[in-house]
Amino acid sequence: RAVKATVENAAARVAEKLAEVERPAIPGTPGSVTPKVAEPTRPADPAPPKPDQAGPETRTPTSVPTDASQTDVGQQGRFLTTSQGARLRDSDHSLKAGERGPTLLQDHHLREKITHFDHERIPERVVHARGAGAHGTFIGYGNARSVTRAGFLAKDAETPVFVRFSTVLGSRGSADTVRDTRGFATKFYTDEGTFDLVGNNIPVFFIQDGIKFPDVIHAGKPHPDREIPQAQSAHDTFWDFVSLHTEAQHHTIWNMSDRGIPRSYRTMEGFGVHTFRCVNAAGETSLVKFHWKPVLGVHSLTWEEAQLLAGTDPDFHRRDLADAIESGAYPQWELGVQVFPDTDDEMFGDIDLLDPTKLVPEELAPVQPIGLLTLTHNPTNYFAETEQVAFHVGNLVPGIDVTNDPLLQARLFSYVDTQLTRLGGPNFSQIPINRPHAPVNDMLRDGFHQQAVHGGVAPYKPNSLDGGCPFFAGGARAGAFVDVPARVAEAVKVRANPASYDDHYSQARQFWLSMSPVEQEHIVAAYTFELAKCFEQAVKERQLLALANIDPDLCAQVATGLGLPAPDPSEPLLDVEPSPALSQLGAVWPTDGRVIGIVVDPQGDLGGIGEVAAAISDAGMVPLVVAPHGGKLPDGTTVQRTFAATRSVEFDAVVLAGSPVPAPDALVVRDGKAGEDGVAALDPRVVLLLQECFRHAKAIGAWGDGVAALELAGVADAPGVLTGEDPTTVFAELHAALGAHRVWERFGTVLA
Ligand code: HDE
Repeated sequence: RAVKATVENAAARVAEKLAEVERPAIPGTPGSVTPKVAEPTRPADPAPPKPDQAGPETRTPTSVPTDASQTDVGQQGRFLTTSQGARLRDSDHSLKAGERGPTLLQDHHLREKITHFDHERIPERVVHARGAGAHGTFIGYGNARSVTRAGFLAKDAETPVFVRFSTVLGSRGSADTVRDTRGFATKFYTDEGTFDLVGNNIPVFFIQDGIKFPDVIHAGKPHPDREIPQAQSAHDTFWDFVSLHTEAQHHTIWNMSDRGIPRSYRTMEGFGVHTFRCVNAAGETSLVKFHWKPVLGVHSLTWEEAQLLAGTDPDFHRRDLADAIESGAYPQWELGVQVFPDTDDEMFGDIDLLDPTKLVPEELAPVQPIGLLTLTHNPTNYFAETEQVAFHVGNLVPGIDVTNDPLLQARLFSYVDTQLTRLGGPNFSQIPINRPHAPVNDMLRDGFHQQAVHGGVAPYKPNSLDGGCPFFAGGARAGAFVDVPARVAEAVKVRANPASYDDHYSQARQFWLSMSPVEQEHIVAAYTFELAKCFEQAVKERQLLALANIDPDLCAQVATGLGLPAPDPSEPLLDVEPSPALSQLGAVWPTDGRVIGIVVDPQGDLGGIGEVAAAISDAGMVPLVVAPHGGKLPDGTTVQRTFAATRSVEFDAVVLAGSPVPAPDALVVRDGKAGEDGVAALDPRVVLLLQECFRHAKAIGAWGDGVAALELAGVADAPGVLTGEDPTTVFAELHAALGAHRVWERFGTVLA
């Protein structure tokens, strides 16, 4: 009874309190107010197109050049229609029994519209879900003919291509700049059939046998209970896996290096990873590794830039690729090959060419350029092209064949299998982006989404009823793909690796020893960050042991960061030669497509802005004028970024035009003099921008009074801070500094 009384008292108190609260009346009940203006139910007429807006295409062919029949066309005619082509006069009102009545089941247009929408999404790729694609052309140099008879590598042969870049771990909507491996998949639409080179930006892989692929991916993907973290390797299960499967240590050190956070897809190398077997017209075979070398050089973000970008512009790489292509700064890569004799043991010295955790240093086998890839067109429609493109390592052309690399062998099975689900049936090669440009005459029939109307009655071979058609190409001379009759060793069935696969550390050590001090610092910082995010002590300790086996100094530095003792190596340290080609530093590259921020004070001296902006554009780069507010500057220049809507990470370099930029209403400095109360200050957003650019070792230029702003921000008088009276000279120096990508010497003085 006492409990009941307490509850009743409490209920009474709550009722009293509620009665005091004012609540709006429910519409339609006494006390409610009818709005004077009714909600509009009729859509407004469309605004007339602006002069610079092209009207919609009345006929939109796919952007893949094919012999487009009418069925290739996505949009035809001027009128909105149903999917059956019936013209519509209304698409905003469902068919109802009276204005206030229920919707009628017979409204086919409503049901078609909603049903189609309900099924708009398809399963995302189980790996490499986040990506960006582009069309382009590949031109062969002709020098690979001694190695392969592949027609697309003939001199001056031009082949259309579609390339898709991707991250591996994240979902479709994840950020571009996370620390991860990047996919680099190329579809060559050759005359002899489609060749897919499905590679990564890292030349080795985590595992030696494809049977472990589900394991490594399960470990890298978000934890199954809370589904976090997204697109990250900085968590327990990833480090648990790679410290238990130490063959992953080589790939992992690449991920922890600057290669894991590329500046742009345009500045990544690509690698076929596996060794392929090529055959020339005379039937001679060689073992070959494929490489893509970016004409712009290999460049990366700093870790802080990558983190900031994941928030400020999660689409950074996607945007960068599309913008570069749209502005005519076409990204280019040379395709190169390392060629090895096709020996019985498939070894090159002591490097096992079938072990995908090993590379062959370029100093031992130079990469020979055999063709040039240029990306020239953005997709017209992301879903139709970039999402639906389906690559397969088994899509080969005569002259290129596979080897027994156990990772490659598993991939040969996986890609079609996953695409059957992802693309909803077996006919995905008929989707425009996947259609070969060579004539297709297969005997595959029917299935979901069949597009072809096959003729004949005898889809089998041999047949007499269709006149024996289609015919076999009578061998290599007639262009047939002939499997290379590679020797298969007489052997017993085993689940085992060759002894050479036991070496898990020598090349991870070689990578570490080949890095410059700045790159080594970044690697230490990356391991420390990632392992600090792990919860399990045992995982951290086991990974530290793996680091000790790579290099005790690396291990000691990471252990210090984690506050743990550095273990002794458990394996003898191997004596390896560094490979200078692995370092990203030390050369000068073209600067096409780089973005330069021009920070201005609209009330200050605007002299020089126009000429510097023109010089930036003339150099194939992108000038962006940054000012406190949008609109136009007094001299008519358009402001492209405001202080509130930009961050340093958008720019590869910045220049400060004319005068320092004052904070609104307060401590301002003009002409280099202090403000009213004697304390000079800049807008804090400009201070942040300059300090971040400085910290990220970006070139900074200033002329005239702009020099005073650098002093106020505390970034004057350092390498790569370029000042002077003449804007053109300052820009010329800045341009030269950009060739090295960053002012590397500055990293010694600040934390990157
Ligand atoms: Fe993949 N991989 N992979 N992979 N891979 C896929 O295929 C797989 C591997 C790579 O932009 C999937 O259509 C297995 C190495 C790229 O569409 C799937 C194994 C390399 C892309 C698949 C590997 C790659 C994929 C997911 C180990 C570099 C994206 C969706 C045996 C040489 C292609 C799909 C694109 C995509 C399986 C290992 C590169 C599940 C089983 C090594 C660039 O089939």
